[in-house]
Parts: sequence; structure tokens; C-alpha cells
Amino acid sequence: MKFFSFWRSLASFRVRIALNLKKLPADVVFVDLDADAQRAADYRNTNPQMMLPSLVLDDGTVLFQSLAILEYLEETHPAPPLLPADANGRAWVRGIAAMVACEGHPLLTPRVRRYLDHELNLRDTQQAAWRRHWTVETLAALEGHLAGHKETGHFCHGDRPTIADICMVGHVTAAVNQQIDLAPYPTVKRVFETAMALPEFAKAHPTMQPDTREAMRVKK
Ligand SMILES: N[C@@H](CCC(=O)N[C@@H](CS)C(=O)NCC(=O)O)C(=O)O
Repeated sequence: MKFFSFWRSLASFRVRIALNLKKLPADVVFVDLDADAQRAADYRNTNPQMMLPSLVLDDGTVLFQSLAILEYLEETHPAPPLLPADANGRAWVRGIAAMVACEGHPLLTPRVRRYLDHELNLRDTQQAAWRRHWTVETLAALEGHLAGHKETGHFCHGDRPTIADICMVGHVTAAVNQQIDLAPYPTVKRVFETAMALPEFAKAHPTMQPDTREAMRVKK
């Protein structure tokens, strides 16, 4: 498989974790979002939406949208499972994943930042306030769901990582990058720390990738 990724792409982070958990090898193709390489013709031919990640299967099929890729990996490589065994649990886990991937994260992406900057001429402080607002709103909603939910365990749902944790750690990483205090979200913080202690999560972190900017790299 060929995996189109960028070190600080949070949607790529999700797929990296799933590939690690399921022990699936992939050749990584780095697409530099800082250089707008996602908009260049060769990547646009692969993914007309000009977003990362994409996963190209050995038969040439192109998978896009991280949640669809996670579901594909789950269906084709069920072990270890990243969704609960029961329908209620699966709906809950998918709901948490969607809160991050469909609501919180899109508002923080380069295309939105570019629009705020170039079309709306917002100053850096206004753009930072935008990012902070949407990041905190999703953190609060995650805490509301996780705290006190009967299925919350070491992880978002029970004691094994699921797609909910895979999505949630990216959102918390965005919060940490903005120096947002996690104290008001103790359940989110605890689950984040538990998940990131797993090597499959830690190795997928933006600061640990071969294309990570030198200044951001965490030495292994
Ligand atoms: N909903 C998409 C989001 C994809 C996305 O926004 N990816 C970002 C990187 S994390 C990207 O490639 N952005 C390019 C841009 O905004 O121009 C998914 O989950 O795959």
C-alpha cells in the first residue's frame, strides 16, 4: 500500500495509528502541506479533494477520508478490533470519532486558515482565537461524553483503543500545540495520556515522523 501523509496532518496521524495497531506496512509518500503540495497536479490526480491522507491499495484503488480508511482497515484486517463488538458501542465510538473528524478538525485545517488569512484578512491573533474557540468547544464536548459514561474505561470505550481514541488523540495534540490547559477536561487528559503511552500511538505522533521539521522533532 502507498500512504500519502504529512507529519503534522492530524487526519494522517489517525491512519498512522491504525496501521501501527494492525501491524500493516505501507510505503509512505510525503506530501508537504507547507509547500501546498496537496494542490499540485500529481497529488490532485490521486485525490481531487486535495487533502491528506490517501491510501492507495496494491490494486490501485484510492481510499480517501480518514474515517473511511479506518473503517476499511477494520473490515479487511479485523484484528485487533478498533470498534466494539456491540452495535450500541460501535455507534458511540463512531459518534466520538465524528465529533473530532467531522466537526472539530475541519475548522483548523490549512484551507480554512488560508481563507481566514487571505480572504477575510484576519490578523494572527484573530486566527489564533478562531482555532482556540473550536478546539476548546470540541474538548468540552468530548469531556461531556466521556466523563461519567458507563463504558468509559482506560480508553474512550472500555479498556482497548478504538477509533474514538485514534481521533481524540489528534484533537488533544492540536490543543497541546495551542498551549490550551487540559485541566478542565480531566477524563480526556487521562485517556489521551493512556493512549499516547502505547508505542503504536507514540510512534505515529507528528513529532516522530521522517518528514517532521527538525525544530519539531522529538528524538527517539
Ligand atoms: N475529513 C478529512 C480531513 C482531511 C484534511 O483536512 N486533511 C488536512 C491535513 S490534516 C489537509 O490535507 N488539508 C489540506 C488543506 O486544507 O489544504 C479526513 O478525515 O481525511
